Amino acid sequence: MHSEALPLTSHEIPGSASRVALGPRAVLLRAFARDRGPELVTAIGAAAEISPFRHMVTPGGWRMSVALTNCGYVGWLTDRSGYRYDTIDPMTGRAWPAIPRLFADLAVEAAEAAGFSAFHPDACLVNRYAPGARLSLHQDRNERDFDQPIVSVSLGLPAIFLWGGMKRADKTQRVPLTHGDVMVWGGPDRLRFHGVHHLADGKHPLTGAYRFNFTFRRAL
Ligand code: MD6
Ligand code: FE
Repeated sequence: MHSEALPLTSHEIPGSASRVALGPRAVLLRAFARDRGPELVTAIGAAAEISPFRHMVTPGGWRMSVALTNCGYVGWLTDRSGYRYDTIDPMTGRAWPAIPRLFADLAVEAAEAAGFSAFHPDACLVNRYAPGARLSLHQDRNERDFDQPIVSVSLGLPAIFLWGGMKRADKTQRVPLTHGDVMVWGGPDRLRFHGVHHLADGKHPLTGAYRFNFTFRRAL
């Protein structure tokens, strides 16, 4: 099957990957990144040597159960003064590590496969979930240009993604995300509420007792 609006790529030859529409401009590309899993996990480890994973505090004073780090020109932060992007990692006092070429290629290819051409991410937020970690319902709205999509890659242990509507109280759909799945969303879906259910116990051959999620954004 071929369509003008959503061109297929070599990663979507029938049988190797499938796409699930989650909204008018939101798509789950199942297993899109699976073949690159080992290199992606290695690259996360290298970035974490420069800017380690840490548990940040929300503006309301809660310690996040998810540990995070960033790569890119800017990184996403939260502390008592709010959410924001900054070029400096507050833990090291230095720039965040650069987005590895492998990451950037994946982000651009996935965005293109989802119908978003010319995606130029300047930020990559890397989340690490241990069993029990969760992410409460939120919108991603600290970026300047909501016309740019978000590309989100899941590695390691599976999770239940909570996919809501435009209002916090809207009903949420439970979307299982497994190793190598990539979600892309933008346009009218860009500000939908979403979160991640408590991670279940498990052991993954590549990541052990963790799930990693990295999201590419155009922040500035
Ligand atoms: C996660 N992801 O999957 C959390 N936000 O671990 C997000 O919060 C997220 O996956 C915006 C776009 C894609 C995402
Ligand atoms: Fe988010």
